[in-house]
Amino acid sequence: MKIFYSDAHVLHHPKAELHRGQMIDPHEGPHRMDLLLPGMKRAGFKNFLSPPVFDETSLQGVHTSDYIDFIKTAWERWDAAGYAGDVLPMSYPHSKRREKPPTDIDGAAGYFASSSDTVITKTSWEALKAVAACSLAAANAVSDGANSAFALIRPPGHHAGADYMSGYCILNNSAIAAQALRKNGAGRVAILDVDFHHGNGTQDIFYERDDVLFTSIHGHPDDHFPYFWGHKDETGAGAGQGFTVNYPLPAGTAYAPWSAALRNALQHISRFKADVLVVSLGVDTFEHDPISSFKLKTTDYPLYGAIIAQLGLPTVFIMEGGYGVPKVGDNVAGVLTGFLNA
Ligand code: Q9C
Ligand code: ZN
Repeated sequence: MKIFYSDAHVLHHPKAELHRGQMIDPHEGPHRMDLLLPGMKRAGFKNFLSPPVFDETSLQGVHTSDYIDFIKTAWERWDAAGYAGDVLPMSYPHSKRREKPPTDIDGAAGYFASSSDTVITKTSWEALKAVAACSLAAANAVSDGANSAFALIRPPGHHAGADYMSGYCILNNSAIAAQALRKNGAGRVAILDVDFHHGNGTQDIFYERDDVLFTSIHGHPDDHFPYFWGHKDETGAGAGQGFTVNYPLPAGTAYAPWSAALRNALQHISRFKADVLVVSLGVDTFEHDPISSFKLKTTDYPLYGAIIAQLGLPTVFIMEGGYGVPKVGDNVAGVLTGFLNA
């Protein structure tokens, strides 16, 4: 398994997170890599490859050029306006989104966002490019014949849509990988999102497409972020009708019902005759995750890694969520080890 990693992730370093009415130390920050890397090393993974310089054309079909321009310039505009700290949106267009964002950067930030937990710092763009480069390199490695690859990255990506940031996510790394696989010649790409949260951004990006199947197992939107996506009746639109499959599960879900949903999702992926699989690998399904409510145990992660391997597909793993506790690293390594040893 080829593993891609870049130190440049530290350049995206949010100072605070608005969480349940309080400013707190962010759940998502460079410290997460200090949970992930040691766990990977404990499991015996040791070659962490640097990706080539990011090819920005890989964002085509994933993010809009207006959104990319916004990300690149947001911090400078925020600073020039005399606003403090980092870019943190507060005001949202709801159903009144116009064709163009407001000129004020505070308004523009809300226009290109769907929640107030995601910030852009002075050096975020540099980090985001390196992180997306890891995803792209993992996809390219699999297109070049590797059986599997892993992008060991943060911040995560699956809440970011074509033109909005959300849920700690700014660029959608799994979508970038899926789109690259298509461009490299795969006819059908399946995405399996096992992060605790619904992958609303990925779903939105591919919602009207029949060449990318999106499946997601997640906490029910009635009681979990992203709240407004992830119901069972969201099944795709237009040509994409039937190519989105959601498994919202109740708080407290443990491995037995979770893995039943997984097996059902894998049946969809088999029937779709996917050429290649992208796994949005969040491990915030863990029983001790601080912001989630499933009950998976550390011993469950290798089990489901092995189940995913039964598909027999070349697979690109993209790191998503998983917070707070050292076991995060063991759980990620567990999935990969289970997959490799199957
Ligand atoms: N008080 C991922 O795991 N928090 N993102 C919303 C609710 C957002 C998690 C605030 C959690 C996003 C990739
Ligand atoms: Zn998550």
